[in-house]
Amino acid sequence: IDTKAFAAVDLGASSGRVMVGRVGADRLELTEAHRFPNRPVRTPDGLRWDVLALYAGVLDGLRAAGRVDSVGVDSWAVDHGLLDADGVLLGNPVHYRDARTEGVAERVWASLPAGELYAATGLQYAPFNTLYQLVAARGTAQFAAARRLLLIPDLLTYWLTGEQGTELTNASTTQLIDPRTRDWSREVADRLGIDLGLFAPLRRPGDPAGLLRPEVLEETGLAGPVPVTAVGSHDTASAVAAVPASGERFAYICTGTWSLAGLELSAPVLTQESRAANFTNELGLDGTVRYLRNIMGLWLLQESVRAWGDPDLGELLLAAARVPALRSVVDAGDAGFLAPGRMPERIAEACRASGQPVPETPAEVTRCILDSLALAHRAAVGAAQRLAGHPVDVVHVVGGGTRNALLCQLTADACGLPVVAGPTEAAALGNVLVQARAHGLVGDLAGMRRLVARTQSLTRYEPRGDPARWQAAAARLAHR
Ligand code: LFR
Repeated sequence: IDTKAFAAVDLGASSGRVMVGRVGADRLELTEAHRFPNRPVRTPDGLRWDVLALYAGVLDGLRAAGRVDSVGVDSWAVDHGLLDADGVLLGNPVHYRDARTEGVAERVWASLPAGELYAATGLQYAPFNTLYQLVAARGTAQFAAARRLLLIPDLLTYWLTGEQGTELTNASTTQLIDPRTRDWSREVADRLGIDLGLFAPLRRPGDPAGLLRPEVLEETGLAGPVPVTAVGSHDTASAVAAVPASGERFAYICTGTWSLAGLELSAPVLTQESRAANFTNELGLDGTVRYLRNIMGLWLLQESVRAWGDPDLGELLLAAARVPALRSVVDAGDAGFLAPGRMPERIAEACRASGQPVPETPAEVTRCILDSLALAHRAAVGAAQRLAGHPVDVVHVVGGGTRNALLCQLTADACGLPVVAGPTEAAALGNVLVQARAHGLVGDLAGMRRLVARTQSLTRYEPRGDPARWQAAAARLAHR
């Protein structure tokens, strides 16, 4: 039977990879062609992405991938490059953890109140939403010269093909999309004086996005024509597409630098209660809504490990498993943890401020982080069900955190629900599956998920212990 190969370019905040997915009737195999670091750079102007190094990594990856039937690109959300009137990139894209958006939201809300903004876009407050970044950029020489804005996956796609577009799932993270119409919100743009002409036309997952340019074929040694296919270019959209769930009664947690915890819905939840709970309505595949909350995620651990000089992670997790549970917890949703640097100290300070024992050793800090993440997972999964009126029986954990057995078990314990962990490379798999579908190989979203469930290795964690302990820990945080 017919098998095709698809290259998935998947860029995360700390590394990028080019994966090759081979797809057939009952086949879905993913191999890594190339992995490269993504190292943000602090220049005198602030924190920047080294997007040329990323593009070079993509080209190396395509060369290593060999013959493929199509290429798709996904990455983290909200960030973008600005192009001048000739289509030339103006400077290095600004990192979403850069401080330029501090205090900007308050300015935006003065002309468009937060409640109205939520009702129009359904997007949770995060200081880095593209909207706030654009308002922060206003008045700079660079922004004055900008004629086009391309989100990171769209920028790389443009360099690969010469064609410009704005992929919808990622566009929904700009805070300029109405999740009901799944189109630009002219009202929001007009009231904030944002020119929607900056954006290239919308395209949807599965749409053609051009052919690799002759120079790219030459550099990668590939024989053309090689089409590029739009995928769920927001990595979280691709990851959710590859959640191996059956039916609708499931929650998901996409784990990595972030934990994105929530539900897949058929319509957005735009109530003020939902806004107060800081849930977002991002767009998913096939008319779905990703109703979820951003939780700081393994960033807390990555930054701590960096501060400790990169000790062995396996040993650290074993030691953390022996530390008594729930001694102290921090609010893993707190935007105070967004910026890089001094993470163990900042966690200790948060424990002290809430009158809890202060974790001292790396094992204690690690335990505090994992307990806190599990607690935040519990809160998000619980609140999402309540706010959306959508009960679940199982929590699917996908992404890098599936390798962390302690985190998966603690999440099951905290939620009081079974956790099914896997696949680890969910974003790359979702990327591959959307390309495969565009090339006639797989069926609808449910069919894609069945294929993932049949072919990928998954681990089940049953909830243990008394969930009331987690309730009590949550209360300690709430009462500070
Ligand atoms: C995860 C992710 C999140 C988004 C954050 C910043 O990689 O895409 O969904 O909120 O990065 O872009």
